[in-house]
Amino acid sequence: MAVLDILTYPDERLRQASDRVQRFDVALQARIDDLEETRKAGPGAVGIAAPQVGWFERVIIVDVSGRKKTRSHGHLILVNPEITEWDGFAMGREGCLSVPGIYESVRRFQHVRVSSLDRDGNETEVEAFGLLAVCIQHEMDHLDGKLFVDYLSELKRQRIRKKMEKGRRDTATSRSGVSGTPSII
Ligand code: GNR
Ligand code: NI
Repeated sequence: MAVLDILTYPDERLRQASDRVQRFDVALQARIDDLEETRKAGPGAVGIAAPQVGWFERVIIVDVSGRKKTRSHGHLILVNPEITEWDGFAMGREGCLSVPGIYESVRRFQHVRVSSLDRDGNETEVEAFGLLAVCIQHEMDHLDGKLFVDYLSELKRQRIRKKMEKGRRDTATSRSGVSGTPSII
């Protein structure tokens, strides 16, 4: 098990579309375990998608059980997820491990039904509302090379990009090594 490095905006690799998982074997399960360990290491992260760690396959993990007022399914591993039904709108602030320190409101579907496979390749259906639904949509966007900042205005996105690039320069020039992972809310 390992905590993996997270790619951060504006890294172009985050724009890559991920491939469907074809093989359900121990190698897949080991990668899923690493992905989960990486999610847990990002304080408060409610989800993670494989491409965030440079693994370009359609795997996401969501777990909103630590949040109040959520209808929780606990810890969900979704492989090759597809949204089959959706309705309503929900507006809420989102953060992303790949865009640390930025929290902005994004419009999503309030309810989604998702058809996917579990880590053993068995078909699963998830009915999600509220934060869980939002989180699934956020993670599924990563699989298509999309980030929540794409829903913001060009001006806001430019500002965020500049801030991230500056943060990266500062980290690169700092020898103290007190980088730390910012908390996601
Ligand atoms: O930790 C996260 N918080 C969050 C909050 C609102 C909506 C979506 C999310 S997902 C994010 C972790 C992450 O970057 N997943 O890709
Ligand atoms: Ni994200």
